[in-house]
Amino acid sequence: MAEVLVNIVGVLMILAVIWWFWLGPKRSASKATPSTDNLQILVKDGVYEPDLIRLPAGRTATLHFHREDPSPCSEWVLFPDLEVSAQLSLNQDTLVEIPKAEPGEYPFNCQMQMYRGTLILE
Ligand SMILES: [Cu+2]
Repeated sequence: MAEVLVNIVGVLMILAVIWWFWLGPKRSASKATPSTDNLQILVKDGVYEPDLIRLPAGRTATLHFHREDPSPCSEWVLFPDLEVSAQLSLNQDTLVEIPKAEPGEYPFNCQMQMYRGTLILE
């Protein structure tokens, strides 16, 4: 009897895995990144990748911007609401310090707002 139960539990777990990965809740089209303060953001082909970043509110964080786009417009990244800006060197990682801030959505963009992203502090 115990063996049957174990088998049933095993089958249910397999079904749960299948449900989660193939049939499960629709993933959002926007790529949200897991919370970490060591994120790399690729600046290339007119987009920040990822363009949606989630970080814990109320603590500082460091973002690594890796710029591969030679266009001068992408040279600066601006977080207007956080009063943060950084000049990005081409083909290099540039560390951008995010200060402690209240929970909320903080857009970031290049100089002409061609590149756009959102930092969510939560
Ligand atoms: Cu731009």
